[in-house]
Amino acid sequence: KGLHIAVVGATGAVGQQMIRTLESRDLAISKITFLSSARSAGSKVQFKDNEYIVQEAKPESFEGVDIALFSAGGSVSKELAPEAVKRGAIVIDNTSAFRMDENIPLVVPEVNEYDLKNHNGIIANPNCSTIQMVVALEPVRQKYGLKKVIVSTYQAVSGAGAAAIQELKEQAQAILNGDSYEPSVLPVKSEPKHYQIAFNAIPQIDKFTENGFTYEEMKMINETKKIMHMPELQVAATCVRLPVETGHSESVYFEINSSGVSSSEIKELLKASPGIVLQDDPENQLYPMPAYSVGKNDVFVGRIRKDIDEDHGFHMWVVSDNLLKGAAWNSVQIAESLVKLGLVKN
Ligand code: 11C
Repeated sequence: KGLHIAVVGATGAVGQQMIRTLESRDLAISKITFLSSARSAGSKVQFKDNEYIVQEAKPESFEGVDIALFSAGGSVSKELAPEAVKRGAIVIDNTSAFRMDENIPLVVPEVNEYDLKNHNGIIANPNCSTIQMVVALEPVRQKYGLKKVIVSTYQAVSGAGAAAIQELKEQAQAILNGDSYEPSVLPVKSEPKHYQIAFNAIPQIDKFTENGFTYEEMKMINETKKIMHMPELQVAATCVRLPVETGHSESVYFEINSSGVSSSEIKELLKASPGIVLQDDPENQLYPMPAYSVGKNDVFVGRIRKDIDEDHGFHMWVVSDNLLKGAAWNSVQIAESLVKLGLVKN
């Protein structure tokens, strides 16, 4: 029989992309249920040719559900993911609630699909900026060994949700009109200070931790080590918000263990690797850009150069749609992997 899928957080920026992604793939779905917090319950969503009413997510909503895709915030996941599992569902959770729990696999199918075999009901989907980076680094790790990664990100406002997109648009318009606009969402809604994002760059994504890195930066550091099973990997991140609607970009410096490797060898390797589209032809000004990544599931890689001083060092530019490979598509891809591996018992 087909699958009963539930989407929790169906009205959010990621939930909407989950719905579009499920429509575009051919998972055998026999029933679909759309759930949300009480606040958004009652909204309507379209799936294929039918309209559905979004219901408030409650423990009993998960009776008979095979796979539940959660993207309604960490507190909803913490409360309801265990309830869904109790009722026999496999949860694919897009929040940070369970990512660093050692009993919960954190999965990017191109990198560690095999970790799905050890799931205990919940599978965590990594942070968007982590996902696109590890897809690009994994082939390098496998072939040449990986020692160190230093990443700077250029992240889109959609990562901070629908309110941040609205803030960017209204603020840009107000500034162009010569009107004033009081920022209230970015960099972090709950923080005391808010800054202009239009025509600006904000070097803060999420709150600061005690070591001076932000939570977003620590996610990139800790999640990368976990997904690659490399606690010894040296990783540092600086995460910056830009006035881009969708599509995160990253400047990634990495050091490999092998000597004498050329940039052409890295390019050939990445060109042949799953989930990656190589766009690297400086003579013809070909390189990835966020505006052209929107709506695509791939991770785009370009600007691959060998470091001038360090034989083991390379630079690359990695771009992907943060709502798709960074969230909705990676979650649906995990669901497809579970089916392929025979891990869904319905
Ligand atoms: C951003 N990466 O761009 C964040 C959004 O842990 O899933 C995703 C937060 C998360 O603001």
